[in-house]
Amino acid sequence: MASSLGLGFPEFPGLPNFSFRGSSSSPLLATAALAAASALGLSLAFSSFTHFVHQDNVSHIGWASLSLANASCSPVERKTGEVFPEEVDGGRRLLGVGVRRANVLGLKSIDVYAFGVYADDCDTKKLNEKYGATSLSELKDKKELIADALESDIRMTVRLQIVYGRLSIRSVRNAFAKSVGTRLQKFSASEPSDTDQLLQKFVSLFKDEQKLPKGSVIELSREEGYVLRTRIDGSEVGQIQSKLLCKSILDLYLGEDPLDKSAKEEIQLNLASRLKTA
Ligand code: DAO
Ligand code: DAO
Repeated sequence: MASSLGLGFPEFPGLPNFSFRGSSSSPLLATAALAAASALGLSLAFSSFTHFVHQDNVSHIGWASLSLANASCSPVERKTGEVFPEEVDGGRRLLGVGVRRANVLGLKSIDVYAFGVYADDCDTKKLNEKYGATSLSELKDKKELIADALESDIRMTVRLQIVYGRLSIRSVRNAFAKSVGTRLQKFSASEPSDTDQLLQKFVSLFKDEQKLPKGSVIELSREEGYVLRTRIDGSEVGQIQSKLLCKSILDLYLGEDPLDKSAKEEIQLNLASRLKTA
């Protein structure tokens, strides 16, 4: 069966940015895979776009992990080793993964969480009408595609998997006020006081006693009608209906100044290739 992620040959014209877990780490395998790909005349131009690999038997890296023929393999974010489900929330498939880093006291940079961005397959088809005739190479860099994804009523989920062991709710609130606050401001034509209110509404969902140990999973999802739904370890903590808030949160991962640039490129390429194969 062909790739369900749009990563596989022949739909995906590139190669994952390989890295392997544990003893499977082998530059030799990667080299072999690259050689195999170039022997087949595949373009390597996109090789940096895909940085999730599949937790699977690496012995068939040449084909199986590219084509995802084996349904049991799970995508892995290669910098943190975090494993992500291929699909969440019934029909939302993974578009890309990345890492959120943060500076501590301006000194060292830490990995705070790994994330995966998912979009509903049926909903992304809404973009087909507009982009059906546009080539993949044009779509993968087209700003308008991302702008449409941010604006449209497409069900999406961002899954955050905490990897930093000492995250306090206070630092989450501070980081959030900065990262999401500036975006609310940027996308809003209204007064700062209105966006402050929205930010407060969201932040008030997080109780002081909430713990976020390493391994916690936060799901931020845009539901039908621009409802932002937040879950922590599977339990819902709240829903807020706001197109602006949904857009500002998704913009962290897909927008012009993304938290992880290569993740954004991967997400866009996979979104584009999904439109081509729909
Ligand atoms: O220990 O003070 C510290 C550094 C923590 C940095 C926190 C950045 C928070 C990023 C947002 C996390 C959202 C779940
Ligand atoms: O990485 O800057 C960032 C912001 C990420 C969004 C974080 C949302 C956190 C919501 C969960 C808090 C639970 C107490």
